[in-house]
Amino acid sequence: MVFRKLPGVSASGMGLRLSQKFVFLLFLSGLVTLCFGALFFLPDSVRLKRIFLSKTETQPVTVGSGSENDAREHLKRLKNQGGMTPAKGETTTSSDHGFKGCLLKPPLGRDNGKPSDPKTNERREKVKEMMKFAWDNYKRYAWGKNELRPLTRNGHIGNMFGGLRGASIIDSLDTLYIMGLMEEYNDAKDWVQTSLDLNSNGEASLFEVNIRYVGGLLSAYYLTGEELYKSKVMELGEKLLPAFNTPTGIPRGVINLGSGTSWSWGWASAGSSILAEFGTLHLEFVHLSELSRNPIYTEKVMNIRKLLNKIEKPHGLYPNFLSPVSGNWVQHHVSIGGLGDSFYEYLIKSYLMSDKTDGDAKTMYYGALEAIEANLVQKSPGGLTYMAEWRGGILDHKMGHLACFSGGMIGIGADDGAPEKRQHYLDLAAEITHTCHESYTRSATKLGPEAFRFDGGGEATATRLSDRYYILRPEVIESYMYMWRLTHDPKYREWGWEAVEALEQHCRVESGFSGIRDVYTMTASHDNMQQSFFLSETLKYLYLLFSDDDLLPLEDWVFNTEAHPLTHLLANSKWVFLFLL
Ligand code: DMJ
Repeated sequence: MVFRKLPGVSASGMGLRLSQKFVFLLFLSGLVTLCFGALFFLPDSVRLKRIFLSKTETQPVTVGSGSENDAREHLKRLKNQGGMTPAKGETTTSSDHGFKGCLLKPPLGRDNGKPSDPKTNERREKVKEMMKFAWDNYKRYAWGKNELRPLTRNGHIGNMFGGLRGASIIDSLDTLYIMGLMEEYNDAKDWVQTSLDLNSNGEASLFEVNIRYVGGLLSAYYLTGEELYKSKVMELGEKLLPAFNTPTGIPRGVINLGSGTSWSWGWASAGSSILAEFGTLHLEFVHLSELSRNPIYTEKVMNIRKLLNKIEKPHGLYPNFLSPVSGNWVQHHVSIGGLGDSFYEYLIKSYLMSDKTDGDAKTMYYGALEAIEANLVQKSPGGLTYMAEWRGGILDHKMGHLACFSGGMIGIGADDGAPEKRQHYLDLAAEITHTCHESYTRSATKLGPEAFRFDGGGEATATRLSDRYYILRPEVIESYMYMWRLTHDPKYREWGWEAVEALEQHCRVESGFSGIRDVYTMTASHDNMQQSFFLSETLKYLYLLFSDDDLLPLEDWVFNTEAHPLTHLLANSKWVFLFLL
């Protein structure tokens, strides 16, 4: 090698520089080796170790029904199909959006989450039987339609999905798969292959299409690695983008999937968009960017996030209606139930899904929770904790069934709150879940009403006739599931079982499951509708409640608001930075 003399540098000076460089490099490589070596002595739970050492070095894992593959293989397979960036610990080239998939454990656990306790297993089998019954009847009487009408034995199409069909099929894919109902799952998959037509031309709810179709297809893809789901979800994702073409980028509620024109719901005041709708896109849209390697989806939801972060909030609260034109609040109605609910859910889940790197989501979530506690959380004279609604400063002492998801939400966020608040959040989650359970036990059917009140003499009971119905909703059971995973208090499984018995007694009819019009009377009046979220959420959460925690472990998965599991993602750049420090 010839060293050319640099101007103004003597040969001995250059030699000194070179040896200094050499010593420095030697020191650096020694440091790097030391760092790597030290990783081996860290406990397996330490994140740095999981990231930098390969999966097999930390803990061997399996994927699927007793298969020999491990979680790393699972993600590798997805990656080879161009689906996801690889598991933690794999050498990668940097991706343009900076995320890595990070599955730590096999999705279906070591034995598909089968509990060792025979009584719990029997209960789990019962839930599986309910799913099969609901599915078989849908297949027999409503195949390809959106939902089953179990009394009239026909299909329901409705007007939420813009001409898209098969909502119950898309919503059921992951539930069938995790329950090991493979024949049924294969029928569902074949239908997606041959009959899911995305070239529809009707008016769709952006929110409903996103949580059910986009969420359902994404989770089917992550669980099975079937390319079919990926291509369908990519095609559908693109069709949703025109809804964001508004002066503020806040999407309108309704979109024509064919023409791309969008407009606001007629019932929403002054052409406003709804918090729970435009605030419930984040998880799916970040995944759409991940899969397509197109940042546009993430940009759209980050724009929503930024606007909400910046805008002035009354008492720190987020009202339910916002103008997509001016970007201002339209009315000061705040609710953790309908119209607001899943916006809060998606803040904490965005933070968890980002492997706890999405700092804005975290700050906004705990800020919102503080405001909710200061303004909405109430204690009834009988000692029940509940979330009231807020109308321009005046409290409405009513809690909707929808708001009962908040027990689980506050529970999963407890651990990342300020250290002095953690126990408090877990207690609050348990209290809310208890109140929601009370709303079930205080009815004749042991199923909860659509909304219950804490004024007019009653506690946790519906006072209006119009609030007495139960449409197979999941939120109360969803909170039981999370609280079970977080505390392992057996009462949550008992409460879940009470719900199973009530569903069997009052909602099971000859050809499926139906909602009921009045939870306070034993002579059932059925509403003739088997909602698709019954298969996607209610039965899935019950099944998980009676399974071991390693079935869809919470370290790896977040459930979207329709209970479709999505994998956590890792912002790798941050960790590389930490490592270099
Ligand atoms: C589901 O579609 C979702 O859970 C949504 O967030 C709220 N409503 C239904 C179930 O009640």
